[in-house]
Amino acid sequence: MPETIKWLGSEAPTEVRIEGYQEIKNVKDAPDVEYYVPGHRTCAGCGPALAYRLTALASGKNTIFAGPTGCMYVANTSYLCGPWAVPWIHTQITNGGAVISGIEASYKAMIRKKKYDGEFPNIICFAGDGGSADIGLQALSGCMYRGHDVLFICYDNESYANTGIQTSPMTPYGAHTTFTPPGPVVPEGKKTFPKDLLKMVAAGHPAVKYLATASIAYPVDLMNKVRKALAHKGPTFMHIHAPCPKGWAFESSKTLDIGKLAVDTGMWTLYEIVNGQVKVNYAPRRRKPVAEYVQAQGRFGHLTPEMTERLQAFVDSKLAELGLLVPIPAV
Ligand SMILES: Cc1ncc(C[n+]2csc(CCOP(=O)(O)OP(=O)(O)O)c2C)c(N)n1
Ligand code: SF4
Ligand SMILES: [Mg+2]
Repeated sequence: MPETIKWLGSEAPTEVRIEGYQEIKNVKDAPDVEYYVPGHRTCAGCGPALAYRLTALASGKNTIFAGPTGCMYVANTSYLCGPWAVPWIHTQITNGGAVISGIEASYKAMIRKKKYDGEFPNIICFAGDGGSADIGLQALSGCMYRGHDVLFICYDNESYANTGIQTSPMTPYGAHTTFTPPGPVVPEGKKTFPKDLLKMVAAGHPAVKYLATASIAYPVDLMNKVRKALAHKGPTFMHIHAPCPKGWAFESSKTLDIGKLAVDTGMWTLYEIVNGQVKVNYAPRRRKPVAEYVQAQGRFGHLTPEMTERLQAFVDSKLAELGLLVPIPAV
Protein backbone atom coordinates (compact mmCIF):
# COMPACT_ATOMS: atom_id res chain seq x y z
CA MET A 1 0.00 0.00 0.00
CA PRO A 2 1.57 3.34 -0.98
CA GLU A 3 1.99 5.72 1.95
CA THR A 4 1.29 8.84 -0.07
CA ILE A 5 0.12 9.42 -3.62
CA LYS A 6 0.57 12.68 -5.43
CA TRP A 7 -2.84 13.77 -6.53
CA LEU A 8 -4.94 16.75 -7.43
CA GLY A 9 -5.30 19.93 -5.45
CA SER A 10 -3.06 22.51 -3.90
CA GLU A 11 0.39 21.70 -2.64
CA ALA A 12 0.95 25.11 -1.05
CA PRO A 13 1.66 24.66 2.64
CA THR A 14 -1.17 25.04 5.06
CA GLU A 15 -1.52 27.60 7.84
CA VAL A 16 -2.20 26.24 11.29
CA ARG A 17 -4.97 27.66 13.47
CA ILE A 18 -4.35 25.47 16.49
CA GLU A 19 -0.77 24.25 17.05
CA GLY A 20 -0.89 20.46 16.70
CA TYR A 21 -4.12 18.70 17.55
CA GLN A 22 -5.13 16.71 20.59
CA GLU A 23 -4.98 13.16 19.30
CA ILE A 24 -7.39 10.53 20.63
CA LYS A 25 -5.36 7.32 20.93
CA ASN A 26 -8.24 4.89 21.51
CA VAL A 27 -11.92 4.78 22.42
CA LYS A 28 -11.17 4.87 26.17
CA ASP A 29 -9.16 8.04 25.61
CA ALA A 30 -12.15 9.77 23.90
CA PRO A 31 -13.69 12.83 25.56
CA ASP A 32 -16.72 12.04 27.71
CA VAL A 33 -18.57 15.36 27.64
CA GLU A 34 -21.34 15.03 25.07
CA TYR A 35 -22.53 17.99 22.99
CA TYR A 36 -25.02 15.97 20.91
CA VAL A 37 -27.19 14.49 23.61
CA PRO A 38 -30.12 12.01 23.74
CA GLY A 39 -33.71 13.09 23.15
CA HIS A 40 -33.93 13.34 19.37
CA ARG A 41 -36.13 11.30 17.04
CA THR A 42 -33.82 9.73 14.52
CA CYS A 43 -34.46 6.06 13.67
CA ALA A 44 -32.84 3.40 15.84
CA GLY A 45 -29.35 2.67 14.51
CA CYS A 46 -29.15 5.95 12.56
CA GLY A 47 -25.61 6.31 11.13
CA PRO A 48 -25.81 10.10 10.62
CA ALA A 49 -26.85 10.62 14.27
CA LEU A 50 -23.77 8.65 15.37
CA ALA A 51 -21.61 10.74 13.03
CA TYR A 52 -23.03 13.91 14.65
CA ARG A 53 -22.36 12.60 18.15
CA LEU A 54 -18.74 11.71 17.31
CA THR A 55 -18.14 15.04 15.56
CA ALA A 56 -19.49 16.99 18.55
CA LEU A 57 -17.42 14.90 20.98
CA ALA A 58 -14.29 15.71 18.99
CA SER A 59 -14.98 19.41 18.38
CA GLY A 60 -16.06 20.18 21.94
CA LYS A 61 -17.73 23.15 23.58
CA ASN A 62 -16.37 25.99 21.46
CA THR A 63 -18.35 24.90 18.40
CA ILE A 64 -21.15 26.33 16.29
CA PHE A 65 -23.06 23.91 14.04
CA ALA A 66 -25.04 24.83 10.95
CA GLY A 67 -27.52 22.19 9.82
CA PRO A 68 -29.09 22.29 6.36
CA THR A 69 -32.55 20.71 6.02
CA GLY A 70 -32.41 16.93 6.06
CA CYS A 71 -32.81 14.12 8.60
CA MET A 72 -30.20 15.73 10.86
CA TYR A 73 -32.37 18.82 11.10
CA VAL A 74 -35.90 17.43 10.92
CA ALA A 75 -35.53 14.32 13.08
CA ASN A 76 -33.36 16.21 15.57
CA THR A 77 -35.61 19.19 16.18
CA SER A 78 -39.15 18.83 17.39
CA TYR A 79 -41.35 20.92 19.70
CA LEU A 80 -38.65 23.57 20.19
CA CYS A 81 -36.12 20.95 21.35
CA GLY A 82 -32.79 19.96 19.84
CA PRO A 83 -30.04 17.60 20.97
CA TRP A 84 -27.18 20.10 20.70
CA ALA A 85 -25.52 21.44 23.82
CA VAL A 86 -23.67 24.00 21.66
CA PRO A 87 -25.08 26.73 19.36
CA TRP A 88 -26.81 25.33 16.28
CA ILE A 89 -28.53 27.09 13.39
CA HIS A 90 -30.84 25.65 10.76
CA THR A 91 -29.99 26.61 7.17
CA GLN A 92 -31.82 25.97 3.94
CA ILE A 93 -30.80 22.73 2.26
CA THR A 94 -29.21 24.84 -0.48
CA ASN A 95 -27.12 27.27 1.53
CA GLY A 96 -25.18 25.60 4.36
CA GLY A 97 -21.89 26.82 2.85
CA ALA A 98 -23.14 30.41 2.62
CA VAL A 99 -24.39 30.45 6.21
CA ILE A 100 -21.12 29.22 7.71
CA SER A 101 -19.26 31.74 5.52
CA GLY A 102 -21.38 34.50 7.09
CA ILE A 103 -20.84 33.23 10.64
CA GLU A 104 -17.09 33.11 10.09
CA ALA A 105 -16.98 36.58 8.51
CA SER A 106 -19.01 38.10 11.34
CA TYR A 107 -16.69 36.64 14.00
CA LYS A 108 -13.73 38.09 12.14
CA ALA A 109 -15.47 41.48 11.95
CA MET A 110 -16.37 41.41 15.66
CA ILE A 111 -12.77 40.61 16.54
CA ARG A 112 -11.47 43.38 14.25
CA LYS A 113 -13.87 45.88 15.85
CA LYS A 114 -12.92 44.64 19.33
CA LYS A 115 -16.50 43.61 20.06
CA TYR A 116 -15.52 40.01 20.78
CA ASP A 117 -12.44 38.89 22.67
CA GLY A 118 -13.26 35.18 23.11
CA GLU A 119 -11.68 32.23 21.32
CA PHE A 120 -12.44 31.91 17.61
CA PRO A 121 -15.09 29.16 17.39
CA ASN A 122 -15.06 25.88 15.48
CA ILE A 123 -17.62 26.55 12.73
CA ILE A 124 -18.99 23.35 11.23
CA CYS A 125 -21.65 22.77 8.59
CA PHE A 126 -23.11 19.27 8.99
CA ALA A 127 -24.92 18.64 5.72
CA GLY A 128 -26.47 15.59 4.06
CA ASP A 129 -25.34 14.29 0.70
CA GLY A 130 -28.19 16.23 -0.94
CA GLY A 131 -27.17 19.38 0.95
CA SER A 132 -23.52 18.89 -0.11
CA ALA A 133 -23.12 17.06 -3.41
CA ASP A 134 -26.31 18.16 -5.14
CA ILE A 135 -28.70 20.95 -4.14
CA GLY A 136 -26.14 22.49 -1.72
CA LEU A 137 -23.14 22.20 -4.05
CA GLN A 138 -22.80 25.81 -5.16
CA ALA A 139 -22.80 27.15 -1.59
CA LEU A 140 -20.29 24.47 -0.55
CA SER A 141 -18.07 25.34 -3.51
CA GLY A 142 -18.26 29.11 -2.91
CA CYS A 143 -17.39 28.67 0.75
CA MET A 144 -14.43 26.39 0.03
CA TYR A 145 -13.22 28.65 -2.77
CA ARG A 146 -13.30 31.90 -0.76
CA GLY A 147 -11.15 30.39 1.96
CA HIS A 148 -13.33 30.75 5.05
CA ASP A 149 -12.01 29.26 8.28
CA VAL A 150 -14.64 26.52 8.57
CA LEU A 151 -15.17 22.77 8.38
CA PHE A 152 -17.81 21.46 5.97
CA ILE A 153 -18.92 17.88 6.66
CA CYS A 154 -21.03 15.80 4.31
CA TYR A 155 -22.71 12.98 6.24
CA ASP A 156 -23.50 10.55 3.49
CA ASN A 157 -26.55 8.32 3.86
CA GLU A 158 -26.62 8.02 0.07
CA SER A 159 -30.11 9.39 -0.50
CA TYR A 160 -32.46 12.27 0.12
CA ALA A 161 -33.59 10.35 3.18
CA ASN A 162 -35.74 12.83 5.02
CA THR A 163 -38.28 13.22 2.23
CA GLY A 164 -38.68 9.47 1.73
CA ILE A 165 -35.40 7.99 0.42
CA GLN A 166 -35.14 9.59 -3.02
CA THR A 167 -32.02 9.10 -5.14
CA SER A 168 -29.13 11.57 -4.85
CA PRO A 169 -25.85 11.81 -6.79
CA MET A 170 -24.28 9.79 -3.95
CA THR A 171 -26.70 6.85 -4.25
CA PRO A 172 -24.73 3.81 -5.44
CA TYR A 173 -25.35 2.13 -8.78
CA GLY A 174 -28.10 -0.47 -8.44
CA ALA A 175 -29.76 0.88 -5.30
CA HIS A 176 -33.53 0.88 -5.00
CA THR A 177 -34.84 4.30 -3.93
CA THR A 178 -38.32 5.72 -4.26
CA PHE A 179 -37.17 7.57 -7.41
CA THR A 180 -35.23 4.58 -8.81
CA PRO A 181 -37.53 1.60 -8.35
CA PRO A 182 -36.31 -1.44 -10.28
CA GLY A 183 -38.81 -2.61 -12.90
CA PRO A 184 -39.07 -4.01 -16.43
CA VAL A 185 -37.71 -0.82 -18.06
CA VAL A 186 -34.83 -0.15 -15.64
CA PRO A 187 -34.15 -3.48 -13.92
CA GLU A 188 -31.11 -2.28 -11.95
CA GLY A 189 -32.88 0.61 -10.18
CA LYS A 190 -30.27 3.41 -10.02
CA LYS A 191 -28.54 3.40 -13.41
CA THR A 192 -25.64 5.78 -12.79
CA PHE A 193 -22.55 5.70 -10.58
CA PRO A 194 -22.07 8.26 -7.80
CA LYS A 195 -20.13 11.52 -7.95
CA ASP A 196 -16.70 11.65 -6.31
CA LEU A 197 -17.45 14.53 -3.95
CA LEU A 198 -14.15 14.62 -2.10
CA LYS A 199 -12.19 14.62 -5.33
CA MET A 200 -14.37 17.44 -6.69
CA VAL A 201 -13.68 19.60 -3.63
CA ALA A 202 -9.97 18.69 -3.63
CA ALA A 203 -9.41 19.31 -7.32
CA GLY A 204 -11.28 22.56 -7.73
CA HIS A 205 -10.63 24.55 -4.55
CA PRO A 206 -7.01 25.67 -4.03
CA ALA A 207 -7.70 27.11 -0.55
CA VAL A 208 -8.63 23.69 0.86
CA LYS A 209 -5.55 22.07 2.43
CA TYR A 210 -7.16 19.29 4.47
CA LEU A 211 -9.79 16.81 3.29
CA ALA A 212 -10.69 13.41 4.67
CA THR A 213 -13.11 10.56 4.30
CA ALA A 214 -14.32 8.84 7.48
CA SER A 215 -16.79 6.21 8.63
CA ILE A 216 -18.95 5.84 11.72
CA ALA A 217 -17.55 2.31 11.99
CA TYR A 218 -14.08 3.80 12.69
CA PRO A 219 -14.94 6.29 15.46
CA VAL A 220 -11.41 7.13 16.68
CA ASP A 221 -10.25 7.80 13.12
CA LEU A 222 -13.33 9.96 12.56
CA MET A 223 -12.83 12.04 15.72
CA ASN A 224 -9.14 12.59 15.02
CA LYS A 225 -9.93 13.75 11.50
CA VAL A 226 -12.43 16.28 12.86
CA ARG A 227 -9.73 17.61 15.19
CA LYS A 228 -7.11 17.71 12.45
CA ALA A 229 -9.51 19.55 10.15
CA LEU A 230 -10.32 22.10 12.84
CA ALA A 231 -6.62 22.64 13.57
CA HIS A 232 -6.08 23.86 10.00
CA LYS A 233 -6.60 27.49 9.18
CA GLY A 234 -8.95 27.94 6.25
CA PRO A 235 -11.61 25.72 4.74
CA THR A 236 -11.52 21.97 5.37
CA PHE A 237 -13.79 19.21 4.18
CA MET A 238 -14.86 15.77 5.42
CA HIS A 239 -17.02 13.10 3.80
CA ILE A 240 -18.45 10.63 6.32
CA HIS A 241 -20.02 7.30 5.37
CA ALA A 242 -23.17 7.03 7.49
CA PRO A 243 -25.36 3.95 6.90
CA CYS A 244 -29.13 4.50 7.11
CA PRO A 245 -31.05 1.38 8.25
CA LYS A 246 -34.36 2.72 6.98
CA GLY A 247 -33.22 3.72 3.50
CA TRP A 248 -30.77 0.89 2.92
CA ALA A 249 -33.10 -1.74 4.42
CA PHE A 250 -31.03 -3.52 7.05
CA GLU A 251 -31.60 -4.29 10.74
CA SER A 252 -31.00 -1.26 12.98
CA SER A 253 -28.55 -3.29 15.12
CA LYS A 254 -26.27 -3.76 12.07
CA THR A 255 -25.21 -0.16 11.37
CA LEU A 256 -21.58 -0.64 12.44
CA ASP A 257 -21.36 -4.01 10.63
CA ILE A 258 -22.55 -2.39 7.40
CA GLY A 259 -20.05 0.46 7.89
CA LYS A 260 -17.19 -2.03 8.34
CA LEU A 261 -18.35 -4.15 5.41
CA ALA A 262 -18.30 -1.05 3.20
CA VAL A 263 -14.61 -0.55 4.00
CA ASP A 264 -13.76 -4.26 3.73
CA THR A 265 -15.32 -4.47 0.26
CA GLY A 266 -13.94 -1.14 -0.99
CA MET A 267 -17.40 0.42 -1.29
CA TRP A 268 -15.89 3.04 1.06
CA THR A 269 -12.24 3.99 1.55
CA LEU A 270 -10.54 5.84 4.39
CA TYR A 271 -7.99 8.45 3.36
CA GLU A 272 -6.87 12.05 3.86
CA ILE A 273 -5.51 14.67 1.48
CA VAL A 274 -3.13 17.08 3.17
CA ASN A 275 -1.56 19.80 1.03
CA GLY A 276 -2.32 17.80 -2.12
CA GLN A 277 -0.83 14.52 -0.85
CA VAL A 278 -3.10 11.50 -0.42
CA LYS A 279 -2.58 9.28 2.61
CA VAL A 280 -4.55 6.05 2.84
CA ASN A 281 -5.44 5.43 6.49
CA TYR A 282 -6.67 1.87 6.39
CA ALA A 283 -6.46 -1.08 4.02
CA PRO A 284 -8.46 -4.22 4.86
CA ARG A 285 -6.27 -7.27 5.47
CA ARG A 286 -8.66 -9.47 3.46
CA ARG A 287 -10.62 -7.67 0.79
CA LYS A 288 -14.19 -8.95 0.54
CA PRO A 289 -16.30 -9.10 -2.63
CA VAL A 290 -18.88 -6.37 -3.20
CA ALA A 291 -21.49 -9.16 -3.39
CA GLU A 292 -21.26 -9.52 0.42
CA TYR A 293 -22.14 -5.87 0.92
CA VAL A 294 -24.95 -6.05 -1.62
CA GLN A 295 -26.49 -9.15 -0.05
CA ALA A 296 -26.62 -7.50 3.38
CA GLN A 297 -29.02 -4.73 2.28
CA GLY A 298 -32.59 -4.83 0.97
CA ARG A 299 -31.99 -1.86 -1.37
CA PHE A 300 -29.86 -4.16 -3.57
CA GLY A 301 -32.17 -7.19 -3.28
CA HIS A 302 -33.08 -7.13 -7.00
CA LEU A 303 -29.51 -7.12 -8.38
CA THR A 304 -28.49 -9.91 -10.75
CA PRO A 305 -24.90 -11.32 -10.67
CA GLU A 306 -24.12 -9.27 -13.82
CA MET A 307 -25.23 -6.04 -12.14
CA THR A 308 -23.19 -6.87 -9.04
CA GLU A 309 -20.19 -7.45 -11.34
CA ARG A 310 -20.66 -3.96 -12.79
CA LEU A 311 -20.59 -2.53 -9.30
CA GLN A 312 -17.49 -4.61 -8.47
CA ALA A 313 -15.71 -3.27 -11.59
CA PHE A 314 -16.50 0.32 -10.53
CA VAL A 315 -15.20 -0.33 -7.01
CA ASP A 316 -12.04 -1.97 -8.41
CA SER A 317 -11.30 1.11 -10.52
CA LYS A 318 -11.64 3.39 -7.46
CA LEU A 319 -9.41 1.10 -5.37
CA ALA A 320 -6.78 1.07 -8.12
CA GLU A 321 -6.54 4.89 -7.91
CA LEU A 322 -5.64 4.60 -4.22
CA GLY A 323 -3.25 1.69 -4.70
CA LEU A 324 -5.61 -0.65 -2.84
CA LEU A 325 -6.49 -3.06 -5.64
CA VAL A 326 -5.36 -6.35 -4.14
CA PRO A 327 -6.82 -9.75 -5.12
CA ILE A 328 -9.91 -10.91 -3.26
CA PRO A 329 -8.85 -14.08 -1.40
CA ALA A 330 -10.81 -17.24 -2.28
CA VAL A 331 -13.04 -18.49 0.57
C1 LIG B 1 -35.09 23.97 -1.69
C2 LIG B 1 -35.65 22.75 -1.08
N1 LIG B 1 -35.97 21.69 -1.86
C3 LIG B 1 -36.43 20.55 -1.32
C4 LIG B 1 -36.62 20.46 0.04
C5 LIG B 1 -37.20 19.21 0.63
N2 LIG B 1 -36.25 18.46 1.42
C6 LIG B 1 -36.18 18.55 2.74
S1 LIG B 1 -35.09 17.51 3.46
C7 LIG B 1 -34.71 16.86 1.95
C8 LIG B 1 -33.73 15.72 1.86
C9 LIG B 1 -32.31 16.12 2.18
O1 LIG B 1 -31.41 15.11 1.78
P1 LIG B 1 -29.94 15.12 2.36
O2 LIG B 1 -29.32 16.46 2.23
O3 LIG B 1 -29.21 14.00 1.73
O4 LIG B 1 -30.18 14.84 3.91
P2 LIG B 1 -30.90 13.54 4.55
O5 LIG B 1 -32.36 13.84 4.62
O6 LIG B 1 -30.58 12.39 3.67
O7 LIG B 1 -30.31 13.42 5.91
C10 LIG B 1 -35.42 17.48 0.91
C11 LIG B 1 -35.34 17.15 -0.52
C12 LIG B 1 -36.30 21.59 0.83
N3 LIG B 1 -36.44 21.59 2.16
N4 LIG B 1 -35.82 22.71 0.26
S1 SF4 C 1 -34.08 7.78 7.62
FE1 SF4 C 1 -31.92 7.16 7.85
S2 SF4 C 1 -30.73 9.04 8.14
FE2 SF4 C 1 -32.93 9.52 8.49
S3 SF4 C 1 -33.19 9.36 10.72
FE3 SF4 C 1 -33.73 7.36 9.80
S4 SF4 C 1 -31.81 6.14 9.83
FE4 SF4 C 1 -31.27 8.30 10.17
MG1 LIG D 1 -28.89 12.07 2.50
